[in-house]
Formats: sequence, C-alpha cells, structure tokens
Amino acid sequence: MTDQIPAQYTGPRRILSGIQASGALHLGNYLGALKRFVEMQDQGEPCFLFVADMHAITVWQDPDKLTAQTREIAAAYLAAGLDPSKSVIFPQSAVPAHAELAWIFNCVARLGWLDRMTQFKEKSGKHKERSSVGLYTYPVLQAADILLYKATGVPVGEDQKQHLELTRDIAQKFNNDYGVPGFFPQPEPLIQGPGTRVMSLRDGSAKMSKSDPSDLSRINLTDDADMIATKIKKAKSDMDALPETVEGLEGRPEAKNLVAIYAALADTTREAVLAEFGGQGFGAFKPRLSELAVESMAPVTAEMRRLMADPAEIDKVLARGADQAREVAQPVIEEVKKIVGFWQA
Ligand code: AQP
Repeated sequence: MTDQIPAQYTGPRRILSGIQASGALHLGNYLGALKRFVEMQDQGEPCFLFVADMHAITVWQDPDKLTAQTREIAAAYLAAGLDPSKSVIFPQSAVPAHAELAWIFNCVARLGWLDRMTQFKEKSGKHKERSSVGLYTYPVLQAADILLYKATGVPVGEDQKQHLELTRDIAQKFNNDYGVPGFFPQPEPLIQGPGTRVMSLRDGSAKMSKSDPSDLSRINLTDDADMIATKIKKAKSDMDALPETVEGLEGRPEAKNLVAIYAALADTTREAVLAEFGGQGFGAFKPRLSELAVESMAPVTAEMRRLMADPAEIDKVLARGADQAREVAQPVIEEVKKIVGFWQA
C-alpha cells in the first residue's frame, strides 16, 4: 500500500474553498473570497467551491431557512462570475465523505491544537459550555473539506489562516502516523490583495462580519444602491485628509479600511488609491467610494436576485456539482479507509 504512494505529494494542483450557508453575504466575503475564486477560475485553475451547510449548523440554523441560504450562496457564486462548466459548485452535505474523513481527522488532531483556535474563542464567547461540539471541531471538518480533494491552494480571508495551519498539521500527522508521506498535500492558504481583511464600517479594528449586530457595520450583497451609499456616508472615519503614502494610514484604522476597500473594488493597490486621493478629505473620498461600490456590486446583486427567483436553475448546478465532487472524493476516502485499516469486503 505505502509503496505506491510517493514520498512527496505529486498530484495535480487544485483550488478549493467554501462559504458557510449561514445568512446574508457581505462585502468582506465578496472581496476576501468570491472575487478571488473568480480570478483563479479565470486563470484556468481547477476550482472546487462548496456551500458549507455542515459548517453552518455548528450554530443553530432554522431548517426551513438553511436550504434557502444554501441556494443563496450558490447564487452568489454564479452571480460573482463562477462558471459551472469550469468550476465544481456543490453543497458540502451532498458528499458524505466530508463527514467520514472529518471523523478520522478528529482522531488525528490533538485537543491542544484545537484549544488554540481563536475563532472558537471568539464565536463561543462567554458561553463555551453551551456551544455545540461541532463549533469546537469545525476546523477539523474544514481540514477534511480541503484534504478530501487533495486541494493544494485555498483562497480565504485572513481570518482563516490559523485553520489552514491546522489543516497542514493534520495532513502531516496523518501522513507520518500511517507511514504515507506524500499522501495528503500541504495546502497553501492563498491570502493576497487588499481585500483579505475587510473591517467593520463602524469600527476599523473589528472584522466585517455577518454576526455583527449593527447592520451599518457591513455592506450586504443584497443592499441596494441607496443603502450602500448611506452606509458608506455613515462609515466611521476621521477629520484628517487622506495621506500620500500607505505608512500614513498607520494608527488610522477606519481610513486604512476604506482605502483598502476602494483598492480591492478597483483591482488596484492602496498606493495607487493614495496617489489619486492623498491630500483630500473624506467628504471627497466617500462619494467616489460609494459610486465604485455601487458600480461593482450592482451587477452581482441583480444577477443574484434573478437566480434566486429561479431555484430550479440553482438546483441543477448544485446537483451536477455534487456528482462531480463525489466522483473525486470517493476514491480518496476509500484509500484513506484502507490506509487506516478499516475492514473492506
Ligand atoms: N471581513 C472579511 N474580510 C475578508 N474576508 C472575509 N471572509 C469573511 N469575513 C471576511 C472570508 O469569507 C469566506 C467565507 O466566510 P464564511 O461566511 O464561511 O465564514 P466567516 O469567516 O465566519 O464569515 P463571517 O461573516 O465572519 O461570519 P460570522 O459573523 O458568522 O463569523 C472565508 O474565506 C472568509 O475568510
């Protein structure tokens, strides 16, 4: 068995990522994830993109809404520009091997590793004992999501960096423990560009997040042009003019965030944004940012609305993607079971 596995991972390159089916998407998800997926697909990378419904239920989800939320994320993938003839788009729960591999990885990962995960600490807050066990082992399921497809690159926002490191540790420990050195790859987190950590519009030191109680803190993918303009107008800023250089943004978290959002939306750098707007105040900058945000988001939100009105089209994409994903996942989980020593007929 081990003789057939090369000492180094030699399989194909593959990009994989997912978004939780846990409610409305926001600009952070768009810039940190969706937009990057489309760039990679357009560079010819084979992309596997799933809707993380199994991750979503680590916190309570109304069953009637979960299905709609799953379709909504799929609609966002398509509306952002993902092409189902180039990318595999599927619901996580439609591929049972995610759960099978996650169990095996639960027995590989160490408690101490999970104890260090900051996202669990943030999400469980003061009520750790009342959190689901699933929320605690969430990063292990994430490792299974990635390694089931032997993904080599994972485009994510900055907040997922620690989970990716855990995935790499699990891959390495599995390979070492079972004496199969090149079986799982060491997937690279692909965290690049100015949109990897979009911050709240109300507090430049907090991540833009769908669970923030203030709707003014984020731009939702479902917000219309007026709402986007209002939120940017009300976004926290400061009294000073924008600096000429990126260094000048230090100590000004809100200014830094708005400049980064502009750069990510315009596909440019913060340096280029400051070359244009340095010396100008927010009174001049914010309307331009609003215009850019509306211009960039409007086609995506319009297409999302169109797709959401036709669930059959979304379901067709998800069903086809699930078949394609199972085809790739099945031989991997079968080989893992053999490596682990599970009985096989
Ligand atoms: N603020 C952000 N800036 C850049 N990227 C972000 N992502 C999330 N927030 C930002 C990236 O979006 C992808 C999908 O995230 P997710 O919805 O699966 O989970 P999340 O990171 O938990 O998203 P939220 O909005 O922060 O949800 P809550 O409020 O429930 O915690 C990931 O690639 C993520 O990095």
